[in-house]
Amino acid sequence: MFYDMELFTTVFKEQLVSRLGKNVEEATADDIYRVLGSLIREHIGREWAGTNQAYKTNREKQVYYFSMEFLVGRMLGNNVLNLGVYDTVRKGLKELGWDLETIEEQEPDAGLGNGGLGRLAACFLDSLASLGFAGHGCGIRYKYGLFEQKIVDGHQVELPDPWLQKGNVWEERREDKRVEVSFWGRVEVSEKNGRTVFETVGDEKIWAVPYDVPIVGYGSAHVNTLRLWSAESAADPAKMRFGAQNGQPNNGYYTFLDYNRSVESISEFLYPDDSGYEGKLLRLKQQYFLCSAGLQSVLRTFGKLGLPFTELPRKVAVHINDTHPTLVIPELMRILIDEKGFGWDEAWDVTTRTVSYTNHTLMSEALEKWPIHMVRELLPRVYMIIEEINKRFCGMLLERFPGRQDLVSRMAVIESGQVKMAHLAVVGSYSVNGVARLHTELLKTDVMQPFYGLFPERFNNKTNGIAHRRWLMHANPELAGLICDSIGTGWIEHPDRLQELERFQNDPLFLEEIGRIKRGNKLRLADYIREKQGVSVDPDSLFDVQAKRLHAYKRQLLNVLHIMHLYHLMKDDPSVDRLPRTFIFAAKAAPAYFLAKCIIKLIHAVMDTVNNDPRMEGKLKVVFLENYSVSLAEKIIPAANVSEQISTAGKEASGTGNMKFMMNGALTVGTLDGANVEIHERIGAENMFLFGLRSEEVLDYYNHGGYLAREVYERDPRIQRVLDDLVHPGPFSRHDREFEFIYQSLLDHNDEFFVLRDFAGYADTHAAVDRAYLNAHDWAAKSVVNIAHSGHFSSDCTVKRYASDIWKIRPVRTAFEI
Ligand code: DL6
Repeated sequence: MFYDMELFTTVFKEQLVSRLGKNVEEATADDIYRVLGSLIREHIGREWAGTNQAYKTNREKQVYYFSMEFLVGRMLGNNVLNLGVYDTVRKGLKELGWDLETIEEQEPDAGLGNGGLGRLAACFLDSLASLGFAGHGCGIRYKYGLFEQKIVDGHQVELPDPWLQKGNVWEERREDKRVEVSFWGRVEVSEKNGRTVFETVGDEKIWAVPYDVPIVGYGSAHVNTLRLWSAESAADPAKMRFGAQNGQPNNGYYTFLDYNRSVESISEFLYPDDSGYEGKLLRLKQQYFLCSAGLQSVLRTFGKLGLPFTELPRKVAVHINDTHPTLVIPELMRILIDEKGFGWDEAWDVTTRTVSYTNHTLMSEALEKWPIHMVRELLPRVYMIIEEINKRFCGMLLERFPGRQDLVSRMAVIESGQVKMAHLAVVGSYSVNGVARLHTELLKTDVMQPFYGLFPERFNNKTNGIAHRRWLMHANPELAGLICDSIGTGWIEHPDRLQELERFQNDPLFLEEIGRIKRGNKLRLADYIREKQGVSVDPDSLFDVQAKRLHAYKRQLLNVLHIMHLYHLMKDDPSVDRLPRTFIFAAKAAPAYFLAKCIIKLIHAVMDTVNNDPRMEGKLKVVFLENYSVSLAEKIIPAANVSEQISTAGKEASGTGNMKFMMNGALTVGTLDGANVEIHERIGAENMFLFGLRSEEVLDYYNHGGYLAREVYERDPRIQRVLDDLVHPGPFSRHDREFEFIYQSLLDHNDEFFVLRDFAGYADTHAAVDRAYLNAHDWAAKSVVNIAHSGHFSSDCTVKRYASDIWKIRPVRTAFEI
C-alpha cells in the first residue's frame, strides 16, 4: 500500500474504519497518526523478521550498544523517509486532507535521554541499521522521559513527561523474552565436587520485560532492534490472601500494590533525583537492571549458536555508553563463573575481550562513584566480584610498580569507600575511546593518564557524528532537495560526497538559493516563536542560536552577558551601527543545578528588558524557547545563521550540536574545544569565528594559577557594567538573589570557566560576525563550505570506524538486498 498513492488512500480509509470506527471526516490528527504509525510498524514487520533471520543464519558477529539513554525523538518521519515511502505518504495524506507535518507533530518525543550522550546513541542506531551492521540498542523503557520544561516568571519548572500515556505504536512487548533480575540477599559459599559454589539466597527477584522497537535503516533492507526493558513485579497475586483473616484486617492487597509500585519505579524515571540516598540507590538499581537483563538476553541469543562461551568475543561485542552500564563487566563475570562453570582467568579473558567503553566527559563530578556499602548490600555477589577484580588489579600494579602505593590508590577500582566506575570500565574492557581528538588526548594525558601508561593499546579516538538523514534530509528538506538537484543523491548513502558542493561556493544562483532556503526556515521558526511565545521576531535579522543543555562550562552566561553589553551599547548611542540580531536560546537545566537555573532566570530578565524597550525595536531581540527536545531542535537548527559553540576549551568532550548546525549552513562562533577543533581543521578559520583561550592555556591556569577574574573586571569597563547590573537595581535586576549568586560565582569564586577572561575576544568576534553578515554572497559561500564538509561528521563515518577498529564487525546482507 505504501508504494501506490491510490492504494494507500483506499486502504488507509478502510483501516480508519476498521480500527477506530471512524471515517476520514471524523478522524482527528491523533487518530491519523495512530493508524498511520501502526500500519507502518506492521509494514516494517517483514523486513524486521527477515533481518533477524539473516543474522541467525549467517552467524555474523553482533554488537549490543548498552546505554542508559536513547534520545530517539520522533520516529514517524524518520521511518517513512528510511522506508522510501515519504512521498506516497505525504501525497496520500494530502488527498485525505492532512499535512504529514501536522501528523508528525502528534507523536510524543521519545525523550529517553538528557542530551548529547543519549542523542549520540540514537544516531548510532540509525547508522548501524542503514549501513547493514548487526547492531542493536539495549536500554530502559522509562515510563517518564526527560522532564517537560515550563518557564514560570523566568524560573524553570519541571513537569513529568508521560510519553507512553496514549501507548507507543512502534514498540512490541515480548513477554516470552522476559528475564529475572535479582537484588539484595546474601551469598552462601560452599564446596561442590571440588569447586567453590556461590549461591545468593534470600534475594528479591523481579521481572525485566523487553519492549522491542524496530530501527529502520535507510533503504529499509535492515531493521535492527532497540530493546527497552521494563521492570515488573514477580510477586504472584494468587499467593497473596486478601480480606479479613481470623477477624483481623489483612493489608495484603495494599502491600501487594505497594510492592508492585516499588518494583515498577525502577523503570519509571529517566533520571531519579539522586541528591539523596534513596535516589542514588534507585539509579544504581536501574544500572544493574539494564546490565543484567541485557546481558541475559545477549547470552541467550548467543547460546542458540551452539558454540562454547569461550567463543563469545568472536560473535558478540558489548559496548558501554559511558560508565552507566559498567556493571556488565562484573555481571558477565558472574554469569560465566557461577552459571557456566568458568574459572576466574577464563571468565576474565572472555569478559575483557567482549566489552568496550566510551568515555563522554572529563568533568570530575560526572565520573561515577558508588558507596561500597550500597553496592555490597544491593548486589552482594556482584560486589564480591568487583572486590576480586580490584584485588587482582592492585596486586598486578604493585608487582609492576613496587612500593608505589600512591599509584595503586590513584588507580584502584575500590578506594576511599567507593567503587570507581570509570576505573572498573577501563580495567575490564579491551577498548576505551574518547569522542573527539582533543578529548581523547586529554583523557590520555590528564584524567586517565596512569591508565594510558598501563594500557596504551586500549585507548583510541572516535570523533562523534550525527545522523545526516535525520538532521539534514528530514529536518531541512528544501536544502536536501537543492543538494540532490546539484550533486545527485549519492551523498545520502555516502555523506562524504557532500564535499562536491564546494564547487558551488562561487555560483551566484546556488548561493541565492541557499539564502532563500535559509530565509524560509527562519520564517517557519518565526511563526513557531510567535505562536508559542507570543514574540514576533524579524526573519531578516541574524538568528544567533545557542541550543544545548544548560551548564556553566557551556557558557550560556558569556552569551547573555554579551547581550547585556550590546543593549547598553545601543541604548547609550542609538546611532551605533550594529546588525539587527535575534538571540535564541533553548536549554534545560538539571533540576537540582542551582547556578544553571539562575542563568535561565537571567536570560529571561534580559529578554524582558530588551524586548520591551522600544529603542531596541529592529535592533535586538532575545528569545528563550521552552522545552528543548529533538523535535524542537529539528525546527531551530535549520533556521540558524550563527551557531554558538562557546564552551571553555578542554571542557566539552565533543559536542554534536556543532555538527548539526554546520550541516544546516550555520556559521560557528566557537572556541577550540571538542570537535570544534576538527571542524576548524576541515573548513579553515575563514569559515568560522574562533575566539578565546586554548585548552593548553586553560590547563595552565588550572595547574599554575595566575587568573584573577577580579582583575579582568576592574580593567574592562564593559564587564564592570554588566556585572554591576547583576547586583544593583537597574535595567535587568531588582536585587535578585539568583543574580547575586552568578555574580559571586564570577568574582568571589574566581570564574571557574573563564567567562570574563574570554569576554573581550567574544565581543570582538561578534563585531566581526556583524561585518561578515553584511556581505550576503560571502556569508552564503562560507555556509556552503560548512555544509560541504559536514558529511565528514556523519555518524555513518563514525560508526564505520567503531565497526572496523573496535567491534570488528562487517555489514550483513539480508534477503532484501540479494
Ligand atoms: O559524546 C556525546 C556527548 C558529547 O558530545 C558532549 O560533549 C558531552 O558533554 C556529552 N557527555 C555527556 C556526559 N554525561 N555523562 N556522564 O552527556 O556526550
